[in-house]
Amino acid sequence: MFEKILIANRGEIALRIQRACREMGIKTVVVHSEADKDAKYVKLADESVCIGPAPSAQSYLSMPAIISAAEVTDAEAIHPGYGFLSENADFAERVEKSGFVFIGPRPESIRIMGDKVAAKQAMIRAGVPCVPGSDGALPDDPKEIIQTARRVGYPVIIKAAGGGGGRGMRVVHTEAALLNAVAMTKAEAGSAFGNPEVYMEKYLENPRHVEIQILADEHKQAVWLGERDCSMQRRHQKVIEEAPAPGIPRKLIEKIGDRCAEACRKIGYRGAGTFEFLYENGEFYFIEMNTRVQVEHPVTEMITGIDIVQEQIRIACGEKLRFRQRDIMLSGHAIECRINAEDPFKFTPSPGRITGWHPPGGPGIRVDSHAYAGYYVPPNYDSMVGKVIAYGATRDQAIRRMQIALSEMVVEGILTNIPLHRELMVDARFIEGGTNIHYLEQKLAHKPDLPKDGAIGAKSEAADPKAEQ
Ligand code: MV4
Repeated sequence: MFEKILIANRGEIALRIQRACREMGIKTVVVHSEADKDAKYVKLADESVCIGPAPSAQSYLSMPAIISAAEVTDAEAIHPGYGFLSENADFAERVEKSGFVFIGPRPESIRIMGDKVAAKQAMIRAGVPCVPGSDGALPDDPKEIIQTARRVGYPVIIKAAGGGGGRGMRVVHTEAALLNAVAMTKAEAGSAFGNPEVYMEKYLENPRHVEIQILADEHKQAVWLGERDCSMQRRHQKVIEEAPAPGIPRKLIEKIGDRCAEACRKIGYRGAGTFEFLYENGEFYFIEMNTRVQVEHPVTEMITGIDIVQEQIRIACGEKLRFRQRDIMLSGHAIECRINAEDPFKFTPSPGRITGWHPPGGPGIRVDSHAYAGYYVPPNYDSMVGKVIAYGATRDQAIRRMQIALSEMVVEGILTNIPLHRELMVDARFIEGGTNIHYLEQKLAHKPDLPKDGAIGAKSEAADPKAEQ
C-alpha cells in the first residue's frame, strides 16, 4: 500500500480523502491555495504545500505546481477528487510520466469519456443502451443532417462532442430551425472546447437522471454499486441525490448495472466511475460517463457499506477488488442534501465568515463538511460547504431523519440553501418520489413569492451575510 498520498483538491472532498487515508494508515499531503491556507483540514493533514494564489487557474489547476509538490514531499500517488483536474487526461498522463500513481482511470479512458461521441460509440459497442440519434458525429452535408433528424424524429438535441454536464447543447423542435441550430452549436463548441464536432439525439422531454456507480480493478474485475437518482437539480447543479432511485423495477436496474460492469471489463476501465442515464417511460438511455469520484458518492456508501474512496486507493495500488457482484448487498435508503453558501431562493453566492456552525447528528446522519464556526468561505470557488446525508431502513425513514437533521442544523454568518432543503423534504411530490429533471426549476418558477419571516427555516440565517466580510 502507498505510504503517502497527495490530495490535489480542497474543501469537503479534501477532508473526505484525508479521512480515508488516515483509516488506511496512509500519510497525507494536501496542496492548497493562499485562500485556503488557514483551513482546519489543511492543518489536519500530515503535510501541506501552498501551490499558488486564490484563483484556481494558478493553484488547483496548475499541473506543474501540483506535481512539484508531490516531488518535494515524496508522495507516491495523487488523488484528484472531483472538479479541477480530476477528469483531465493530460494531467493523469503527466502525473504518471513524472513517476506518480494517478488515483483514477487510465488517461486513455478519461480521454475517451471526455469525447462524448467516442464515449457513446464505446458504450453502443459494449451493449449499453443509448439515446437514439446520429451514428457518431454529424456530417457537414445538410441533406444528411436533415435525414438524420427525420429518422430520429423531432424534437432532437444537438450536443457538442467536447461538452457534457449541460454545456454545449441545443434543443431543436422543427426542421426549419435545424441547420441553423447545428451551425450555432458547432461554432460555440469550436471556441469553447476547441472541437467543433457535434452529434444528434432524440430529445427526451421529461426524463429522470439516474446514474450507476461502478468500481473496476486492473485485473478485469468490475462491480456496480447500485444507482443514484440525481433528478433534483437546478441549472445542471444537483441539489438532492438519493439511492436507490424510487419506483424503478429492481430487475431493470440489475440488467443495466450488469451491462455497465460488463462494459467496464470490455473497455479495460480501472477505478471508480459513474454511468449517467436518462430514465423515461421505463427505459434507460446512457448519456455520459464520469471518470471521477462524485460529490454524491456517500449515498452509495451508505446503502452498500463500501468506502468508495478507500476502494479507489486500493485499485490504484494494483489490488484486486475484494468483492464480487454477489457480495454487493443494497440495503436501506440514503438521501443527500448539498449545503451551499448561497441565497436559498435567489441562488446568489454568499461567501464570508461562518460565525455559528451546528451540524446535525443522531442515528443515520452523516455530515461531510470542512466547515466550522470561524471558517471563512472564500468567494473564489464552488459554493458547496458540505453535505448532509440521511440513512434509513426505508425511504420514509431517511426523509424523516433528514427533516430532523435540517431542523437541528444552524449556520450563521452566511446564507445557505438549508431553507430550500427544508421545503423540499416536506414537498408532496418529492415525498411521493420519482420527480423528473425539470421538477425543481418548475417548482421555483411557480413559487408565488419568496419566503417571508416565519416561513420554514427563514429564521436561523443572519440578517446581513456580508456584515462579517
Ligand atoms: C439530454 C436531455 C434530453 N434528451 N439528452 C444535460 C446535461 C448532460 N449531461 C445531458 N443533459 C441532457 N441531455 C437527451 N437526448 C436532457 C438533458 C438535461 C439534463 C440531464 C440530466 C440532468 C439534468 C438535466 C437538465 C437539463 C437537460
